[in-house]
Amino acid sequence: MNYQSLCQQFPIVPILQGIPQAIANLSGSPDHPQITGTVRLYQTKNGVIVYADIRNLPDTETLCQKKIFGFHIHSGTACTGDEMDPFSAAMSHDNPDNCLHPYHAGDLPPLFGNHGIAVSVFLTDRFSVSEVIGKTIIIHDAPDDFTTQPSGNSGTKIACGIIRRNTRMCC
Ligand SMILES: [Cu+2]
Ligand SMILES: [Zn+2]
Repeated sequence: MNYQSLCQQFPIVPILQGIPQAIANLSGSPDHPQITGTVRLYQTKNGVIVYADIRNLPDTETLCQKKIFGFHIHSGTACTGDEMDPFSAAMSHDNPDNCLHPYHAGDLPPLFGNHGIAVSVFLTDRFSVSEVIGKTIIIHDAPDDFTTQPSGNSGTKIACGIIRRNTRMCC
């Protein structure tokens, strides 16, 4: 690898050592109260780096069925709901451009469970940090099939957090 191509790599380490413009602290539903997690959003000129670190997710011992969790930004602005859907106020996938799933602005790569831990870092230019402040991040208990309308058949909402502008000088 020559010097020029090194320079053209995405500066992921300095970005993650910097200050996220927004943070969502996620909590589990009444059926999954142990889930906690943080999703950090970093605005770059090429899009938003999303850094998710989630703990205490449901796990399985079954071989060939490691857990995969649908992961989206939803357009609702609260993590409240009812017995049927504990996060119904989060509404559906953020979709300001009226696209089909999985082309919603809020459609994100699913999270892979690792004995209850999921860590994911990726780039998306479907929204800016400013456009998603106040909206919600949802984790579902099933994989997103990236086909079924309107939401990829990703099952129950098991964790939710509101995206808030980060006013601190850290974290
Ligand atoms: Cu969702
Ligand atoms: Zn979607």
